[in-house]
Amino acid sequence: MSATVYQEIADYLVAGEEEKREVKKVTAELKKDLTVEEGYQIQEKIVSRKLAEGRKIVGPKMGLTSKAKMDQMNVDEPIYGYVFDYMVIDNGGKVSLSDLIHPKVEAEIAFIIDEDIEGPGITGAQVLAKTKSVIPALEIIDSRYENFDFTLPDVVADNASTSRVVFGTSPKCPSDFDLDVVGATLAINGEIKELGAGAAVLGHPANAIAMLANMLARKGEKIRKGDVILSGALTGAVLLEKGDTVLGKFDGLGDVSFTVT
Ligand code: OOG
Ligand code: MG
Repeated sequence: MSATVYQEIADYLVAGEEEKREVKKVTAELKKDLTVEEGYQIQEKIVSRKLAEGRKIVGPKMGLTSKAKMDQMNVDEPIYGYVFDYMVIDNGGKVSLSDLIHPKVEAEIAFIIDEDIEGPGITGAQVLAKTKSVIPALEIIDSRYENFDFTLPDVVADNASTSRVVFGTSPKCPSDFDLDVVGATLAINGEIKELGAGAAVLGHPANAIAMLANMLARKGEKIRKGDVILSGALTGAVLLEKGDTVLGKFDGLGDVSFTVT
């Protein structure tokens, strides 16, 4: 595929995001044999377009790092995407359904990075040594594809369904916790919908960040000091409805919440 075709597909996906409407997955018609590698080429065009429009990267993110998510989305490999500044909602804030297509929420642990991390060969322990703090997060994913139905290359091209994120407000030192046994519950309107522990994410959420560093290294890229990185949902994702109050409680890390308007 040529750079022009990557750009056309990137623009097709951004149009879906900006016009808040579903689009057909890329592998349905546009490019039936899309590869994961080509998916990342398309994603890079989306990232460049947003940067050119003045958006800023908050950090890369990992997705599909837990069995719960891989089973739910019917894919078998972790992926990465990028979170931008315009996607961040204040803790306790509002997410408006009219801004989005068919959003779902998932609970995650985020890492605030203290020093550049450059793969290959990075381990979870090395990630922890270069992590300034950890915070709980609720990611709001909003696949641009009809019914969240996609293949792995499709979801990579669509910037890993990234749409909004709410971060917790009190960062904690990672060495004060065993993040693998940190439990989390995701409740909507007071009813627990999903629950899990850090270990759901590749045995330990730091392993997801290490995998990210190693994946970025294939492109000559690295994790950067100051990046705020989602390690991937430790629970399945739950569809949001108007009026919902969403609360994520993370043992020792604190609470994150928002309401849907
Ligand atoms: C892809 C995004 C996955 C996660 O945390 O697993 C993701 C999707 O499920 O639509 O962000
Ligand atoms: Mg996620």
